[in-house]
Amino acid sequence: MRVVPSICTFCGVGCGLGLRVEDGRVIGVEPQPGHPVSQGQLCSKGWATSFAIDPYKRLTQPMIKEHGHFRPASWDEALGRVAEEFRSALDEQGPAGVGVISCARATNEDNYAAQKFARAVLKTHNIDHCARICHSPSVAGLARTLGSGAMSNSIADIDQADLILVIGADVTENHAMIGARMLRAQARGATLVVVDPRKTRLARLADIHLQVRLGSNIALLNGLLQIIFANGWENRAFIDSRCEDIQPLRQHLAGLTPEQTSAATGVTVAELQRLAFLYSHAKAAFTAYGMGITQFQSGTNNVIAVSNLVLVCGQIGRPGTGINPLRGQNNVQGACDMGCLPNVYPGYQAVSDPAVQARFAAAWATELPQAPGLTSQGMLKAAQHGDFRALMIMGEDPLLTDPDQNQVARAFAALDFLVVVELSLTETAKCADVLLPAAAFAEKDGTFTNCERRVQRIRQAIAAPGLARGDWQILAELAVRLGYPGMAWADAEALFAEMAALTPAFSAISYPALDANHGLQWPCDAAHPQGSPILHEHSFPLGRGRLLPVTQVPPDECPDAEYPFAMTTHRLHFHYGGGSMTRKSPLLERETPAGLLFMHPDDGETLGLLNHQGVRVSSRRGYLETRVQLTDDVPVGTLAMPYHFQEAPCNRLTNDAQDPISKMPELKACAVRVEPLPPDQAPSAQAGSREVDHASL
Ligand SMILES: Nc1nc2c(c(=O)[nH]1)N[C@H]1C(S)=C(S)[C@@H](COP(=O)(O)OP(=O)(O)OC[C@H]3O[C@@H](n4cnc5c(=O)[nH]c(N)nc54)[C@H](O)[C@@H]3O)O[C@H]1N2
Ligand SMILES: Nc1nc2c(c(=O)[nH]1)N[C@H]1C(S)=C(S)[C@@H](COP(=O)(O)OP(=O)(O)OC[C@H]3O[C@@H](n4cnc5c(=O)[nH]c(N)nc54)[C@H](O)[C@@H]3O)O[C@H]1N2
Ligand code: SF4
Ligand SMILES: [Mo]
Repeated sequence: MRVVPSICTFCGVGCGLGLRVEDGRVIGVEPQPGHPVSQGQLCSKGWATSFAIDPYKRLTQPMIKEHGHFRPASWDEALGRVAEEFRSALDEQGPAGVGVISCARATNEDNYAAQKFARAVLKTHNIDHCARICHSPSVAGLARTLGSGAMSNSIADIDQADLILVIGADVTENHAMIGARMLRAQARGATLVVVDPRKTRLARLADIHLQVRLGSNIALLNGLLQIIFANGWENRAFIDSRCEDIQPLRQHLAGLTPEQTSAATGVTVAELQRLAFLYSHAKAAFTAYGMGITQFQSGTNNVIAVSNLVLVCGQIGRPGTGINPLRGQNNVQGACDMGCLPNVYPGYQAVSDPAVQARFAAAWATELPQAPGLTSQGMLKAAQHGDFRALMIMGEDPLLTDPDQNQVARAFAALDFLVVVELSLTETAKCADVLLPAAAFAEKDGTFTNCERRVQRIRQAIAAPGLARGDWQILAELAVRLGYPGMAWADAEALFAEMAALTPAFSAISYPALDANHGLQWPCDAAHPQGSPILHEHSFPLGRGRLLPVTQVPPDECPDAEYPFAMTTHRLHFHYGGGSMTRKSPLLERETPAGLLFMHPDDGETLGLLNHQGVRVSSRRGYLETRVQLTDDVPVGTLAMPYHFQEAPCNRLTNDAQDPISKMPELKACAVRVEPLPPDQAPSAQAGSREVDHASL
C-alpha cells in the first residue's frame, strides 16, 4: 500500500489527507498529521472519499445522445461532435451565443484552462461558475469596501480570537474542521456568538445565539452599529487612520432606535446591547459569515453591512480578527482567482481594462473579446430567449443546485447543444447532448485553493477509470480542434507556471515552493515570498476602507395567505452539494433520510402533521413531495430544507429574484404552502417533476 498526500475534494476548509492506494484503487484515506488546517483530523465526508470517487457508477466513456438515449462513442467522435456544434453555434450566433460554466470542485489548472478556452478559443467572456450563487456578493461587496473579497485572516487566527462572531453559517456542519476549532477556542475562553434564524448545533453550543428573523441581516447589523455609535464604542483611532469619512454612515443610522431594530429582527434590546458591547470591546474579534448573508437579493449590501461593523470596530488587520467569508467548495476560491468570472481575467484583472486585455492577448498570441460576458444565470436566461445556443458545463449540477428548477429545465431544452463534463450521471448530465467522462481529484495533478487563500498540491494517485480524462486535457484537445494550439501544456506544472506568470498575486508560487510548505497563501510575490496569512495589516487594496450606508430590504417573496410559510434552504453535515459524490457512500447515506422539510412542532400541530408524515410543498414555481421533520431548530412560521436530494429538490421551489449588483439569486428565502399527504401515503420523488422530463431534452 502507498499513501499519496492530497487535499480533500469536498469543502473549502482544505484538509490535508493521504490517499491509501492498493492495486490501483483508493481503498481509504488517512489524515495528514502535521497539516496546519486539519491538524490530523478529517470530517465524515473526508473519510468517505474512496466511495465518492470509486469507479462504481462513474462515467468511464464519452457518450452521445441519439433519439433520447445515450450511446457510447470514442473520444475522437465525441470531441469532433462538440467542436462541430460549437463551430456552428459560433457561425449562427457569434461568440455571444456560446459559453462555459466551469467547476469549483476541479483544480486551478482546470479552471485556468476553462476561462482560457472561453476567451481565447470561443472569443467570449461568457464564463462563470457556482461562486455566482455562493460568494459573488462577497467578491462584489468587499471589492467596494476594502478592495479584496477573500478571507482576510487565516483559519489558525481563530486560536487567537477572544470573540468569534458567526453570521449565517452552519460551521460545524459545513466547515467541520473550522467549527471544531471555534469550539476549542470557546473552551479556552473565547466568547462564541452565532446569528442564525435556526438553532444550529453551533448556535446551541454558543454563548450567545441571536435567533434573527429570516432576511433581516441589515436591520440587525445597522442596529448594532447604531448602539455602538450612540455609546461612543467605535474604534476612533482605527477609523481615523484607516477609513474614509464616517459621517454619512453615522447620519444614516442617527434616527434609528434599538427598539426599532428589535422589532425588525426579533432580537431583544438587551441581546443587541450585549453583543454591541462585547464585539466593540473585544481585543480580537474573528468575524465569519456564510450563505445566510450572501444568498439574498440584498446579498452585496448584506456583506457591506458586515464590513461596516468590522471596520467601525477596527476588528481587522491584526491576528485573531478579520472579515472572513467562509468560501464553500474545495476550490471555489481558486476558480474565482483563475478568472472563471465574466468580468475578470486571472487575478481579478478587469476585462474592461485595455492594458490587461493587451497583456493577455500577447501572452496567449490571439485576439481577445471586449464585450463583458454573461453570468451562468444570464446564459440560461439568454437561452430561453433564443440568443444563446451552445453551453459546456464542466462539473456542476445546475438542474439541482440553481434556483427554480423548472426554469433551468426550460433553458436546457431551449439550447441547441449542451455538453457536460462530469464524474457521474448527474441530473444535469442526463440532459446533455454529449457527455464527457472526467478524472476525479485523485486521478490528476494540480492545485486547490482553500478558503484562507492557501494554494495546495493534489497529486495523481491512481489512473482515471476507463477512458476518463482530466478536464484541462479535454479542453486542450478541443482547442486544437477549434483551431487554437496555445493550450498544449506538457503537464499541470507547465500550465500552472503560465498562470503564475500572468497573475501578480501568484508570481512567487511554483510547485516546488508549494511542496516545500503546506501550500502557500496568496498574495505570494517578491514582497511576500512566504505568502500572506493576514491581509490588510497596514492598508487596504483600496487604500482607506469605505463605510457605505446600506438599508434593510425584505426578501422578494414574503409569506401571504396563499403561501403562508417562509422557507429557507441549507446543508446537512453528511451530504454535499447535489449529492453526486456523498450519496455513493453507504456510511453517509444511512445517516439521513432523503429529502426532509424541517418544521416547528407548533406548525406541525396546526397542520395536523405527525413526525415524518409525507407532505406536498408548493411555491409559485413548482411543487414536490417529501417528509416533515418536526423540530424546534426552526422558528414557528419558518421552514428549512436541505438542497442535496434529487428526490425532493428544494430548488424546484426557490426564487430566482436576483441581487442587482452580484446577480446572486435569493436561495435563502421564498414563500411556500404545505399540505399533508394521507398518513399512509409515501412521498413520491416524481411528484411535481413533469417539466423535468429528460427524454424530451
Ligand atoms: N456538509 C456539507 N458541507 C458543505 C457543503 C455541503 O453541501 N455539505 N457545501 C459547501 C459550500 S458550496 C458552501 S457555499 C458552504 C456553505 O456553508 P454555510 O454558509 O454554512 O451554508 P448554509 O447551510 O446553506 O447556510 C448557512 C446558514 O444560514 C442561515 N440563514 C438563513 N437565512 C439567514 C438570515 O437571514 N440571516 C442569517 N444570519 N442566517 C441565515 C441558515 O439557517 C444556515 O444555518 O458549505 C460548504 N460545505
Ligand atoms: N437552494 C439552495 N441551492 C443552492 C445552495 C443553497 O444553499 N440553497 N447553495 C449554492 C451553492 S453555495 C453552491 S456552491 C452550489 C453548488 O452547486 P454545484 O457546483 O452544482 O454542486 P456540486 O454537487 O458540488 O456539483 C459539482 C459537480 O462537480 C463534479 N466534479 C467533482 N470534481 C470534478 C472534477 O474534477 N471535474 C469535473 N468535470 N467535475 C467534477 C461532481 O461530480 C458534482 O456533480 O449550489 C447552490 N445551490
Ligand atoms: S472539513 Fe471539509 S475539507 Fe475537511 S474533511 Fe471535511 S469536507 Fe473535507
Ligand atoms: Mo457554495
